[in-house]
Amino acid sequence: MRHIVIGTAGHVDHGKTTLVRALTGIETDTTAEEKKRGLTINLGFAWLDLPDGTRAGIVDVPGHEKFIKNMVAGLPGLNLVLLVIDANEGVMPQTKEHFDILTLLGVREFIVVVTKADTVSEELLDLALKDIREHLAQTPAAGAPIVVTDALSGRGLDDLVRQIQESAANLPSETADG
Ligand SMILES: Nc1nc2c(ncn2[C@@H]2O[C@H](COP(=O)(O)OP(=O)(O)OP(=O)(O)O)[C@@H](O)[C@H]2O)c(=O)[nH]1
Ligand SMILES: [Mg+2]
Repeated sequence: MRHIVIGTAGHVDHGKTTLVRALTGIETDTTAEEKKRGLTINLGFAWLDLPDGTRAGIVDVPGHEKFIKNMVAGLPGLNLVLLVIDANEGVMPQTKEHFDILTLLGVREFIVVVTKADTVSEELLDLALKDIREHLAQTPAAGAPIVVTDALSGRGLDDLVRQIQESAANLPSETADG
């Protein structure tokens, strides 16, 4: 069986953990403090079997700037990153900081996941997409696919799984034995 490791990245509260739960059914905010504060503190782990049989491990990272060292601890071994951006807020400081750290560490496969599409009009969504493309121009993610999602209705989740499978096919092969 082929294995890949996917990470989340992005600003606090932009919907990383909710996206992982919507994709996998797994709740990665497991500690009492995380549940009370509605905030990821520690790395979370989930997994997803793709339609082609590839098993994707998923590392969910905290977005809050205070927990950046926990975020960095989750990065070794990542092949593919879901850069999560709230449709309403757009690119924010930890969107950039996470992206810079990831590219510095050599991650080159990104899928931009725009979340909370239910909270904006289609006009605002178009503006957000334009702004995101401008921010990513001249970066290693300039040509990255962008998938629009909404975890409440499930919009875009099937497209995202398809895109993960397609992006995974670009990755060098690895086995679970290593
Ligand atoms: N309306 C709407 N709300 C969402 C969506 N996705 C997430 N949320 C809400 O946004 C808030 C933050 O979601 P989280 O998934 O905890 O965000 P996060 O990026 O994991 O946050 P940190 O891990 O602390 O950085 C929660 O109240 C979610 O219910 C969405 O697609 N639509
Ligand atoms: Mg979280």
